[in-house]
Amino acid sequence: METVIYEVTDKIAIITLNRPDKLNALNMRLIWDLVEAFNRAEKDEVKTAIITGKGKAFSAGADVKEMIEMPIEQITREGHMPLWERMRTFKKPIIAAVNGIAAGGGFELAMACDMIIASDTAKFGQPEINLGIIPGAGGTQRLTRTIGKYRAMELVLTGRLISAWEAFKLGLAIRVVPEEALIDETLRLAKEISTKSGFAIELAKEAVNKALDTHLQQGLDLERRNFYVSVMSEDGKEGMKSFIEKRKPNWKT
Ligand code: CO8
Repeated sequence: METVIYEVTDKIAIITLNRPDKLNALNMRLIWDLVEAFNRAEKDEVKTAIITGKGKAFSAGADVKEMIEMPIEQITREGHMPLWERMRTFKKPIIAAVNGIAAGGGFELAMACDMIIASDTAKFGQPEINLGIIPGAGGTQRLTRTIGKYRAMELVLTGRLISAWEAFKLGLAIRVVPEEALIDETLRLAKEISTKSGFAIELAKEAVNKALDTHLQQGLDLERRNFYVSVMSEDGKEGMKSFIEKRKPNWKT
């Protein structure tokens, strides 16, 4: 992988976008390297994955220089879909550790994750409108569902960048931490999650994500189904038994 650094520690994959000179702009090489990194993380049976950016940016979005050269047929046929599909089907939680600007496709990449932790130097926005184009990977959909129509409309129509603290107040970032503490804080959260049953993590992630994806009754149905599965699973039985026996659980997954 030329443009991604992939590391595993304590069952946590750390995936670092590595085009710092180009502010980690998402070219096709980087898209495919990210797909490969998630494939490896799945094979390595990690319990959590973290995405962050090398250098001063998380990602400044799609590589405009590459995109302008690509015929529309190639964009629509190859495009960035493999990455969004790969992330969608990745069963374990993904945490975005946003270390600097997350703009356009970079913001969409962070929003495709399950949680965002921002450094106090982070900035978020959908500046596509300034290029005469519009967001193409969730910037009108995930953003609107998270912060509401009127606020999303303003950001998408003006391209205004918001600070880490504004992102926190809007419910996009779950925490804002000093830049130098970003990776440690994110690892702390990832490690806490990784102490839980891997199978229960998967069932819970699927159920929470379903809430944004469906009508309430269908979401409740899926939640109930996953709850029954968790109760019947080996880890579910072990977790409840260990509570009764006043000891630490010994997870199988
Ligand atoms: N594409 C290509 N190169 C970029 C990009 C980009 N998006 N952003 C920065 N770079 C390059 C610059 O060209 C420059 O390279 P070079 O040194 O060779 O000239 C280098 O990175 C450093 O950039 P700057 O000198 O501009 O750095 P500044 O700190 O002065 O400015 C900014 C930082 C404000 C972030 C500025 O770089 C900027 O405005 N970048 C463009 C941001 C943008 O408009 N992003 C949206 C792109 S469109 C998009 O994302 C559509 C998404 C569609 C879905 C699919 C996603 C994968």
